[in-house]
Amino acid sequence: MRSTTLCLPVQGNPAERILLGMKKTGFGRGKYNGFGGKIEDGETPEAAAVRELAEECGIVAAESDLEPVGRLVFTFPARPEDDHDVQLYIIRKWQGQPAETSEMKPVWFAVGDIPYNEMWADDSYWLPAVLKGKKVSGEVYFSEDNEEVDGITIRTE
Ligand code: 6OG
Repeated sequence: MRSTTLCLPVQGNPAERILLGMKKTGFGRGKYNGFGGKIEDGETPEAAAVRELAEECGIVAAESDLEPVGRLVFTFPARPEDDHDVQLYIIRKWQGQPAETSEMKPVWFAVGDIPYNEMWADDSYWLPAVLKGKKVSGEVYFSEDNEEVDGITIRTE
C-alpha cells in the first residue's frame, strides 16, 4: 500500500475553479488529477503535500494553508502493488504561477466543466462533494482491468 497525498488547488470559496494536472509519466499517466505523491520515510503528510505541489506544478504553499478534506483507500486486486492510501487536501493560497513540469501539465477548469472522462473513474464519486465543502472518507475497489470501479463506499460529513 503506497501512502500518498493528493492536493487540489482551487479558487473561490465555495470552489469556482480547480487546477488539475495532466500526468505525463508513471502511475495515472494520461489522466488529469490533483497534485501529490508518495509520503517519504520520516515525512509528514503535510510536508509531502507541499513538496509535491512544488515538484509537480511549481507552486509554493505553506503547510498551514492545507485544508484536510479526507482520506481514500484505492485497492487494485489485479495489481496490489498499486494500492494507494491517499490523504486529500484543498489549497486556496500559494505563491507563484502554476507551470508545466516534467511530471504534470497544469490546467484550470471551471467546477462545472471538470473532465471526469479523462480522470480516474473514482473521482466523479467524491470530488463534487469535496468541492462543495464536505469531507470524505472511503474505499474504492477497481476491476481486473485496473480502470473501472468495481465497488465503492464514500462517506461524507
Ligand atoms: P505516485 O504513487 O505516482 O502518486 N492517486 C489517485 N488519485 C485519484 N484521483 N484516483 C485514484 O484512484 C488514485 N490513486 C492514486 C495519489 C500517485 C498520485 O495519484 C493519486 C497521488 O497523488 C486510483 O507517487
